[in-house]
Amino acid sequence: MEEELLRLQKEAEQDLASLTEIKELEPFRVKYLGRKSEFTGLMRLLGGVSKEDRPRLGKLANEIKAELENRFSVRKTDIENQLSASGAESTSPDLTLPGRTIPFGKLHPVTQIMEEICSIFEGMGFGVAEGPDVETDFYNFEALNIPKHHPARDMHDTFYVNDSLLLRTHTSPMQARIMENQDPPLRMIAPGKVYRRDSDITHTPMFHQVEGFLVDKKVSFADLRGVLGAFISKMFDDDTAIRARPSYFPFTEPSAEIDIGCVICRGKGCRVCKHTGWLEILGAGMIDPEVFRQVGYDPEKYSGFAFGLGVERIAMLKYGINDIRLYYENDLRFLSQF
Ligand code: 2NL
Repeated sequence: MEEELLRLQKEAEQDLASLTEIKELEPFRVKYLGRKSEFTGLMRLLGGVSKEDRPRLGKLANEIKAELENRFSVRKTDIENQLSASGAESTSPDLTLPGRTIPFGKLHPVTQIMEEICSIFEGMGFGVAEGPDVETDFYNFEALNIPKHHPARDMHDTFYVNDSLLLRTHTSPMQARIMENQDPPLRMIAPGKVYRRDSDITHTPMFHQVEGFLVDKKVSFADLRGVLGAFISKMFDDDTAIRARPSYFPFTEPSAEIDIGCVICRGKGCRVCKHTGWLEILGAGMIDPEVFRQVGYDPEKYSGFAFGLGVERIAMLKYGINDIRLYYENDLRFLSQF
């Protein structure tokens, strides 16, 4: 038994000295120190050894095993250190490789167009103001000459939070707030999200608007035409045709819908312009005297124009997008094209 133990010790030590690679370590451990090793087998045999010899042999076996475990762990550390110092390990980084390129994100097409619209108006001296998405009934409707029971207040169009709070259906409540707090001359635009209970290929329940207004003494419809004409020639081509059609909004009188010559067929007639040669791009008009009264302006002293446009619609016309829902499906194949 003693001889066996010493033979095994010698053999293990020789083997240990010849270890050079990480992949040899585990087989060595299994062979000499594992649960099924020859060594463990010998330890089991101790049970059959005579009572006098058992303590001495047991002690020897434990000492040999502890010594071997110790040497093995020193050897293991040596091998590991050597490998990482020499760089031979395949996991060490190759510093000569080119860096990985990180793909850039970009602004959503609606955000891009919104920023473009804002900067065109800022270039004409308009200030930019943003207001809350959750509005009071007063600012969203009452102050803008939309009294109770007006068709525009129909439950089917508006998301109500409670009796007096709602999700704004346009951004003009912000303009009413501004007029209430500042005296003319004023020119401001209000960009932002608006909400309406509507959903199909040309409507989403949330969309973006930019509304603007200008108030001063002696502002005329010609000023409206001049400012919006300048905006359209910057937003689309310089020679884009424009026309105004009579329309109705509760907050403006007179009101007009502004069309541009179809950017797809250049006025010849196509599916996008429904063969009219014209595309409606914004609504506008002279601010109704009743709105001035609501915000405390004297309608005898001041006049002004206001307009509103849908950002998604402008982006659809500019880029030839035919389904508004594409903006909000977050499909990168769509979004990365802008
Ligand atoms: C449309 C029509 C419009 C306004 C919005 C407005 C009105 C006042 C003050 C400030 Cl009184 N802003 N907004 C005026 C006329 C028309 O929008 O079809 N928008 C997509």
